[in-house]
Amino acid sequence: MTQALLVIDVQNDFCPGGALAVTGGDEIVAGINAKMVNFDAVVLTQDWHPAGHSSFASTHNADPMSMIEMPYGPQVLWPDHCIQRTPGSAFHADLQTDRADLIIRKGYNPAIDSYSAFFENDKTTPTGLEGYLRNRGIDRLTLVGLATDFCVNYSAVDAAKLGFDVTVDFALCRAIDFDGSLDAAKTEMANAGVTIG
Ligand code: VGL
Ligand code: ZN
Repeated sequence: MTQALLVIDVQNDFCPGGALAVTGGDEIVAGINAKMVNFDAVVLTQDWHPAGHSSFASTHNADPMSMIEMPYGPQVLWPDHCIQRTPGSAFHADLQTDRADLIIRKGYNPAIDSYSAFFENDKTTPTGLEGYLRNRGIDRLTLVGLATDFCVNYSAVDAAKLGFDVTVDFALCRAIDFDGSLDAAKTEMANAGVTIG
């Protein structure tokens, strides 16, 4: 099988000190770098929001971590994070980005959030990653990164639904774990046929 490592959102804003810090988010960087050598391809994703993005609580004068109903369904409102070209949107300084074949940005449409590396949160607008992977003959994916219960989960479930053989390496992921989101994500991944490695 031809295998890709999909490294989800290892960016400063998801690491300690960042705007949407995930506990221990920086602890996984060395392990991810070490793992890259075992794969035919390495793909990085980068959460990449314009200022005033519709997923930001500040845009709606709402409290961070409250919920809103969007045309495509319920949406968590986040603190402002990963704003294009800010230090928070940069990859963690120690992440080995030279090894990346592809960097895919997501969440740049002001009106739609995009947790998954494959589809925006409307679940229909593709990012193009599926075509890239198929064109390269990649059929097996291992996912690592941030956050387990949001962007890793959505990416893993979509990849499995698209027919890829998907493993999530939990040791190289960290979770936001907000309001039961980690347990829910584990169930969703298991139901989709994702292997927890
Ligand atoms: C993420 C919330 C908002 C993630 C991105 O990378 O899991 N979570 N934007
Ligand atoms: Zn985001």
